[in-house]
Amino acid sequence: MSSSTVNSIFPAGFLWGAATAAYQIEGAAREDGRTPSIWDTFSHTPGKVLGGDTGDVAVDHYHRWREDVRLMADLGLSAYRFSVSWSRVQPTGRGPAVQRGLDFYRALVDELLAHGIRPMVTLYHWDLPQELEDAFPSGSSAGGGWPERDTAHRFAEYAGIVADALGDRVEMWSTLNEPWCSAFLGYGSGVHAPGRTDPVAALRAAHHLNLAHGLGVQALRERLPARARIGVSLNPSAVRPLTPSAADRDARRRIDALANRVFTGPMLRGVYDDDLLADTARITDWAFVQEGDLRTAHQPIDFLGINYYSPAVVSAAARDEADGSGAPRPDGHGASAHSPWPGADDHVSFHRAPGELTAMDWPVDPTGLKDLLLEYTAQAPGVPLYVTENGAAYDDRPGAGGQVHDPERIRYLHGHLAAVHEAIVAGADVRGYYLWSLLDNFEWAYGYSKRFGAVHVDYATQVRTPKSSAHWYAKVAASGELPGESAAD
Ligand code: GBH
Repeated sequence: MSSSTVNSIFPAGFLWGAATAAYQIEGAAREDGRTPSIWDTFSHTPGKVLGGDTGDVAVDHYHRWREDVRLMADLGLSAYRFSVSWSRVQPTGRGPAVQRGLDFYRALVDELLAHGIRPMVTLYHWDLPQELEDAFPSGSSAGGGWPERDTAHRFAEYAGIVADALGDRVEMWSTLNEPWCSAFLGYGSGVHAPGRTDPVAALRAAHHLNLAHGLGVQALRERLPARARIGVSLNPSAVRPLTPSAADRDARRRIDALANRVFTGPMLRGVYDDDLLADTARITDWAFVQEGDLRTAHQPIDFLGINYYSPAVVSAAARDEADGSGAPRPDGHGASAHSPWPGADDHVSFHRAPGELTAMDWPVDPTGLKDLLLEYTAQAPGVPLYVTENGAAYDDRPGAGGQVHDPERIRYLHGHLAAVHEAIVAGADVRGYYLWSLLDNFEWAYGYSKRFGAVHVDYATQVRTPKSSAHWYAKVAASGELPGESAAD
């Protein structure tokens, strides 16, 4: 791929973007009426986030948004994907909105539009208002949150509030970011907020996220003009069997069900597949799925967002053989006391895919992205795709003169953009790419220890410095062409 000397030309109008999420960048955690989300509570709980880091200040985007939009404009970006902090605009997760919270996002959107940058709003990027996690609508003793049906209805109400505030100026809307992480890392392995470790709660959460998506799409459609484009961002697992054996292919089927089809079944087809129900039958009878829920979850969508970082490799469980990637890790990858895979642990072992590793220890393999784009082209015919996240963490440090030289990231981006181009040539309708992330930021359970930004942030001074990858990406965005060589060095 990268040895070609021919430039890859992207379609006219292809969006060259970057992405962020509210809790990872905004800070201002207690300003202007914002109340804690589950991530505030979680990050302030000792032992949950590396180094005790929190999003209290993050990269202070709540105060530096003008500068951050100028950075994007200087880089020539044509699109920006950000998320709205639910508890900033609706502090109790129900009832009236806070105007100052909405005003922040209106001003941000106006500034983006003034610079010719198309906003994509993500309504939910993991920061549930703590009040909703603390509510016990059905008398559950463990807590509320996504395992409770009421949360889906609260989400639809919140979606309507944001649509009313931004619907006249934002065209691209995404309901949820990576519901797999919300359900299975939040309520299964517990490495993400709210840190619960209950397989039944995780599956209930997954269902109520599907319902929330459907109710959210309905709420948006009622309010937004016809030109609005409404979709969702998933993190489908590009999961491969270790060998072609029937046993390894069955392990792949199980993880495909629990990682992918648990969401794409309801959202794209209006069903939970029989094999998913059978594989989890010893955990739950799925009685929380009510009549009509699957019809509600199955709303027509105008685009599907694909977030991709790395592929997964699985085999039939063979404890002595599997590398298991060692000790428990903050992202839930590898052996962990609590599994994010309800019902699969006795059947599946995880293996590290081949390839160079990023600072997350995630293997670099762009073919997974091409495979996913072609797979979802087939699964959602006629639905345009966007790569709503792709990027890598490396140990970036400013050198002499303050410049940040990150050739590994340039190679990563080059390889993955080449894969996107190959998918387009092979027939995938990919309309844009959002690099994760615009800025170094709060990387969830890893705190500030991992840097995904195209723009370096000195956390002590909040000084932003575009890395060499940002300058490289700006050239690609300006020309709409990917150079044959990555020219990283
Ligand atoms: C995204 O999460 C987030 O949307 C973004 O906020 C975050 O900063 C960014 O990526 C970087 O992490 O197969 O069990 O081993 C991606 C999180 C990482 C979750 C890989 C699944 C593998 C799970 N994903 N992980 S497993």
